[in-house]
Amino acid sequence: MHEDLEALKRALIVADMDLGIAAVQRLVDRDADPTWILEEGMAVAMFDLGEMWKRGEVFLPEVVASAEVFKACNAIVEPVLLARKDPDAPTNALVLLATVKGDLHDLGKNMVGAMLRTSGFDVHDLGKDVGADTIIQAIRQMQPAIIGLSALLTTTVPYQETVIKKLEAAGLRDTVIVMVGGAPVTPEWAEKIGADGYANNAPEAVEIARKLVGASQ
Ligand code: B12
Repeated sequence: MHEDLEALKRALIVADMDLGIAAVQRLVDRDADPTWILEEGMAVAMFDLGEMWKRGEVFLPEVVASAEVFKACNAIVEPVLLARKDPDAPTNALVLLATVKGDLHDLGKNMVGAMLRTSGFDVHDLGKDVGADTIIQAIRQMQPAIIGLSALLTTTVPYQETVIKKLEAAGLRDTVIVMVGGAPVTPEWAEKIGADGYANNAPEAVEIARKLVGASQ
């Protein structure tokens, strides 16, 4: 299985759609843990790709192509992950997710959403490039337990703080738990802006979300 995971990572890095789909299908057929495929395979490959991009070894069009391969592979793994949902897991807690304004990165946010769903949370995804006004309106309408804010760019991370400040100004801050994440986000940043929770990856996000809502899920 490890060879298939390595093949999947390689396919993501070189943006080979056929090899990626074949590798992920082999892993799924062999009952590999979908969380393992996503976190140890796909997320790691995208991180490595980011490092190569920084070093000038790949360029934007190649990263766009890799993101397409990621989405196609995710479309195979995600249903397997969701099928593992325990039908008896107590649901209720609603989580709103958004990638903040100015930021179009959503692969990680989508993974967080899928893993929260599998763990019994209800998830409503507001999408990417989402401004504070949309978030505030959605909180008023849906009254979620948690809002999860994703940001992948150093230029958009500060918008997480903007959202928190606008929640305060709207008198909503005490009604909702705020979780923040995304590759450049740190626990220190989360604390500085007064977020309630931070997680480095999707399984951790589930663990923290459970703790924050005091769930036994
Ligand atoms: C794929 C990618 C893209 C794709 C995005 C496709 C998509 N639909 O998302 C495309 C090609 C479109 C893209 C565009 C750009 N990108 Co880009 N991109 C990446 C790359 C390589 C991977 C990101 C990714 O998907 N990782 C995989 C997922 C699974 O990981 P993740 O997002 O970190 O999510 C995990 C955790 O962070 C956490 N998490 C995520 N969200 C949340 C939310 C909550 C609430 C919680 C609790 C946890 C959590 O859980 C997830 C699962 O484990 C990164 C490199 C990197 N190191 O991050 C660069 C990177 C983020 N991009 C970068 C840049 C510069 C850009 C562009 C500005 C490039 C350009 N010149 O146009 C544009 C910006 C567009 C915009 N306005 O947003 C830089 C940012 C540098 C910086 N200082 O900010 C990076 C770091 C690359 C680099 N090394 O230089 N990008």
